[in-house]
Amino acid sequence: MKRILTIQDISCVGKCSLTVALPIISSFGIEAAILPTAVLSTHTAFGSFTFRDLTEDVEPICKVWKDEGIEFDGIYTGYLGSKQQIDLVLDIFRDFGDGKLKFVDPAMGDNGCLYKGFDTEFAHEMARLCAAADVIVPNLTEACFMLDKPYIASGYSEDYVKDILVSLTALGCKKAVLTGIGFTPDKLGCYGYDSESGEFFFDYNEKKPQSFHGTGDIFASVCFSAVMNGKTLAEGSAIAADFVCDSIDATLNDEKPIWYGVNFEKLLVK
Ligand code: PXL
Repeated sequence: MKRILTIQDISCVGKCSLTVALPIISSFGIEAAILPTAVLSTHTAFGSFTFRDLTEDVEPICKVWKDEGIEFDGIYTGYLGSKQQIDLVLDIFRDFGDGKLKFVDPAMGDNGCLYKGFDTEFAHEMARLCAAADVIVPNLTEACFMLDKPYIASGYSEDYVKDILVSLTALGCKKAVLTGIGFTPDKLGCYGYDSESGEFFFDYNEKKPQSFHGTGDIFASVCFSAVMNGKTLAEGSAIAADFVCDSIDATLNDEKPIWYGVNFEKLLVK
């Protein structure tokens, strides 16, 4: 059985980061070890939230793992809170990630804006982490902030997307998938690039009437798990995009839909 390590925060309520990654990765038959980087009452889109930083626990935890000879088959990172945490994750890549899949979701913004608490400097630090990864899955906002390129909300060309993908892999990672890409108002998908083969791929679905928080985390968790289980990145991206769409449908069909996340749990019921 495979064991992976996922590094991101725990937002106690909010259906994102670890509360999404854990059940999804487990549902793929993969053991999910976690390194929580912070504990929040709720994710940062709520009106107020508590934030307990766990940065100082990271090194002692990793030391125990080293002493115990614990190894991981892959490492997947999501939302991180500071430059210091990015440096620590780079150490973890060095100590535990050699020859293993290193998958980075640089979760830090959407719709042309960074989430509360992040600035351009942080986006550049995140680009350093992406450089050390094998696969990265930013949305267009995150990619533009990391590359200092203009964010275009809609009506962009395929060349614009391909240029961003090539620039992302030029940072140092081998493969990149851009999420939330649409060339027409009724479709939305993910556009990927493998810098080793030089191949691009694009997969899309009908655009949903509403967008929801946490869907990037769901996409990354499913895509990472599928790739860990032997799917290609193009296959994993398509599986993840379908999973996100079905989760949104499950939310919109709910009698009392919540605003802060999607009902992905409905898809895990056997
Ligand atoms: O979904 C990404 C995410 C993860 N963790 C925290 C967040 C967000 C997005 O806002 O606030 C704490």
